[in-house]
Amino acid sequence: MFVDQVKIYVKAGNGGDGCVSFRREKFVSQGGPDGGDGGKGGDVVLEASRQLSTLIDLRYQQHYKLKRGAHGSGHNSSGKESPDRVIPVPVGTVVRDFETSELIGDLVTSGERLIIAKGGKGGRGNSRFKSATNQTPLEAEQGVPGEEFWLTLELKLLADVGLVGFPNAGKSSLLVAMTHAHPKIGDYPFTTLEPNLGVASWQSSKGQLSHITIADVPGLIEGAHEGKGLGIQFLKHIERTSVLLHLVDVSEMTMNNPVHDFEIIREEMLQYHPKMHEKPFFVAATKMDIAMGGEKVETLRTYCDEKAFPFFEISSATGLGVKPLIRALGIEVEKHRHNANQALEPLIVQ
Ligand SMILES: Nc1nc2c(ncn2[C@@H]2O[C@H](COP(=O)(O)OP(=O)(O)OP(=O)(O)O)[C@@H](O)[C@H]2O)c(=O)[nH]1
Ligand SMILES: [Mg+2]
Repeated sequence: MFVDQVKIYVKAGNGGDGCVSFRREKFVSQGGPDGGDGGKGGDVVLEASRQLSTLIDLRYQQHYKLKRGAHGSGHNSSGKESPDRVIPVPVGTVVRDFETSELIGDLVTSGERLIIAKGGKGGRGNSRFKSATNQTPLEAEQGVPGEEFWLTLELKLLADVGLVGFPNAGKSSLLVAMTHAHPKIGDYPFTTLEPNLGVASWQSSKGQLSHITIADVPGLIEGAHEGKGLGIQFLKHIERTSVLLHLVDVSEMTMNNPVHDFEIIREEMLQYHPKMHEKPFFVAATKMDIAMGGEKVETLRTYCDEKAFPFFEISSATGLGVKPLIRALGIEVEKHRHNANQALEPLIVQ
């Protein structure tokens, strides 16, 4: 199961208490103070891992409460620190405070770590309080409590290109034609229920092989922002992309108006987040092998030409136009990569 949002409770370890103790030796009646410090409490740490693609493990384990550091003891013995707890999460996990929604961190590279709750310091033992005027201190500190929070973890996949369009537009088929991914393909709407990622390669003009990551997401329909179809929440998985690719079915198998289809998808993107309209995008007419007379493709091409939208004609079935499209996407991605990866600030719903 693909899980892209979870709420977890974390409590770092408390610090151990400092100790009050005095040295006792055979011929020394009044030994000095020798109470040791308490040990530090463990931190709760998130670590981004490429091995994970969902937050499902955290749905099964929601609470992470760490042990306190050991208390200090006599003979100036410090208490042992309690171990940190490292929780692996998928790359692309965004962490927010559950109560305030404040951004705490965003794990975008494999191996990156984020301390989300700091363990408390151990308290000082009484030997630390000895002074010229106080040779027998009776005080020691208590350990500091570890931090505790309720957090929201949200996975927002990282990809260069996002495929968008109506159900059945041919998004997953194009992902297969461009990459080695194996998404489910079907001649019924909403075949794709979870995002799929694939990597496409292209040769730059200097002969170098470059790669772009492509995300295929479920189809959108009119009113998706009001919850129709599968809704628009999965668009979070393409909000960090640098370029969008709109797929529009121009085959003669359906009665759709391609321009109308395209405009509906644009509107749904706007409803998801206005910043989605700031992303560069291409339009691709799909299923050209069964576009017959080409009336629909003609309508779409004329519209895109008028608006100066970059326009492509492709067939995932025959491979027509796929390679030039990858290349054009690759060049566009390279131009815009610098502003990718950013997760969008959530919109405040009035
Ligand atoms: N002839 C032809 N059929 C295609 C082409 N691309 C996709 N199809 C067919 O169109 C149907 C839908 O394709 P998908 O790739 O599953 O479409 P999708 O956009 O991923 O659909 P959802 O996951 O439901 O949103 C399938 O029956 C595909 O075989 C194409 O280039 N030519
Ligand atoms: Mg699909």
